[in-house]
Amino acid sequence: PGRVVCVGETMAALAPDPPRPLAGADALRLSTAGAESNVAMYLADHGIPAVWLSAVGDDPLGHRVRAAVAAAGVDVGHVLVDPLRPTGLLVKDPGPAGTRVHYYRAGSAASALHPGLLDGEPLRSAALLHLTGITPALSPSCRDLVTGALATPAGERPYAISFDVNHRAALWPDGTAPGVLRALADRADIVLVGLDEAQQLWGADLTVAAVRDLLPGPRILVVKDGARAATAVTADGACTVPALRTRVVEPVGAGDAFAAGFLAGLLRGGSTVRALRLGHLTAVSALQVTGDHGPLPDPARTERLLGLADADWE
Ligand code: KDG
Repeated sequence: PGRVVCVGETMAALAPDPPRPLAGADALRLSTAGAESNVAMYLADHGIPAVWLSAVGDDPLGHRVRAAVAAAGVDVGHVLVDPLRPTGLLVKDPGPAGTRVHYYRAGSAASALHPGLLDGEPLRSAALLHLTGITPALSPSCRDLVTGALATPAGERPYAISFDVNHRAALWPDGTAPGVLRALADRADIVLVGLDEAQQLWGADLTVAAVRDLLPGPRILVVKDGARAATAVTADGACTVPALRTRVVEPVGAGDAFAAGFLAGLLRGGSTVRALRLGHLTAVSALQVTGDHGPLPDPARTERLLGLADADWE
């Protein structure tokens, strides 16, 4: 399969260990958080050549983040090291009502990314460019990068573009997310969005069919209904595959894992059902660990599950 270039910011992440509200925590665990590099890491796990394009600060956290993504088998050779701006930071605050995330990323190295990033060598031979709705919220130049990539009509681009809506409310204080994310998503070839996310953005009562009405542009639209199922809508109609029942240790990263599994399935030339199944299987790997990136099941088990009859999958 051709290579995938994933573009976006990856931060150092701090979380109370053991999990407890930040205000009373003594010890923090340091890890790595970035939606697009998560996708790149899971793609690499699936044997798909993946490049992560981004920028980090010339600081210990930046070097650590880049090393962590590289250790997962992703090509980080084109990641910029910015001598002037710091690596972004994400701090998790677990509480009774779930975990809140605090960002320290304004003015970060990655917030200075701009459209020129896409002119380099990595995209010349790429099959797919993966973007998310996080990047356009980071700065005007980051928004230009995403808008520019999607400006060329789908049929005229040398590579396909996948876009995970990834609405992060904290990054959109001015309330412009619904319009901006819809316009961007509608220009991509492949779009992934959560049903709950679509409902938050575009209307509380939306069904999968109504999301498709709002986003008629993408060749493939995947609407994920949490722990229940995911539906891919294409010109051939809609195809729904139930999620796998699993123990959930921490859900963060599962959306990225799903995206990577689904894209890996498509890049391998598999059917939509197989791609959705591989999405669900990969999501389980993220659900069962506290970090964003957990180990995939062994290939034999994956193949066995992918080959099950529909009735047995459920
Ligand atoms: O996608 C899961 C997290 O790693 C991600 O939310 C962190 O990139 C991140 C962001 O901007 O929130």
